[in-house]
Amino acid sequence: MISHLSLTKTDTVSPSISLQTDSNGFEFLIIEHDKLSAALTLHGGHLIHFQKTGQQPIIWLSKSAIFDKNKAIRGGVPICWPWFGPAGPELGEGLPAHGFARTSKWALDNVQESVEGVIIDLKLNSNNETLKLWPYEFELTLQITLNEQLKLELITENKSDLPLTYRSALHTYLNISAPEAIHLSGLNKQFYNSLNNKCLETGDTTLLIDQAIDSIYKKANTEIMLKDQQFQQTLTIVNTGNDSEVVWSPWVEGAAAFADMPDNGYQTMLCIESAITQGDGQQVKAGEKHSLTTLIK
Ligand code: TA6
Repeated sequence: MISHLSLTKTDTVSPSISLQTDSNGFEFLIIEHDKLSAALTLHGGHLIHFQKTGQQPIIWLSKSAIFDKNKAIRGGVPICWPWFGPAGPELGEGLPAHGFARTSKWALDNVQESVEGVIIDLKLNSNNETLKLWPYEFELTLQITLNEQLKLELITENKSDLPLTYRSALHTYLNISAPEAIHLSGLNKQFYNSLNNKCLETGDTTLLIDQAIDSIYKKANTEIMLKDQQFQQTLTIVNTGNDSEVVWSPWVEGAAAFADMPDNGYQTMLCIESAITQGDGQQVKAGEKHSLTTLIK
């Protein structure tokens, strides 16, 4: 399923889901269903593969991804939470980029299977380690729905006595045939250009990818469409609970600088992220929940 991984089955979770490990004991949930194949890791609550039977993979995983309990995985859908990018100065120095959810160990909470596909619930709860990094009690639920569509729902429940604010991204790495074959439409016209001091710029609602891009678009007013001429497919992306969509390609120099991405890796991926990045972030009152989703169909 993932050519560069050599896994051994250690347990059966349900008819189409098994627990498997690599030679270092790194745990994977492998889904082999008539309608689709998929894989995720409990480390990071990280979907690393999704492919409908007979079709191209929708999710991209770096061929040189590193599976290490202290690192984030390159590719898949990293869960950036409870901050996006560097931590705010109010939280202190030396905190990990994009938060700690993507490097935390999640627990498998529930699985449901049907002829259409599977739904997997993962949980991450605050603990002594997370409280050192971020002073709130929380329960985070990631519901991954894999069927004709791919849906990720990240539910943040505030279990502390005070309101919290969080920022986040479902940092989806999409598999593409080649940059010149794709056409992205439906984006907002206004975006903060991270490659130009986060200046607010105005562009077209359609985009061709022919250079590095790292832009935080204000939330789209319509569905986002990623047309891939070579794959002869169009993905439609619908996000909720977000205030922005991040579009990222590291291009030649960016890929070359990553130890966990082949030099040509940028040619087969594009990140389109359902994100909370604006202002102080999303507030969640004590005892309440907020849900961030992305749906790819
Ligand atoms: O979402 C875009 C971004 O924030 C970029 O600025 C880029 O560096 C990328 O994420 C990857 O971050 P990472 O920490 O996973 O290397």
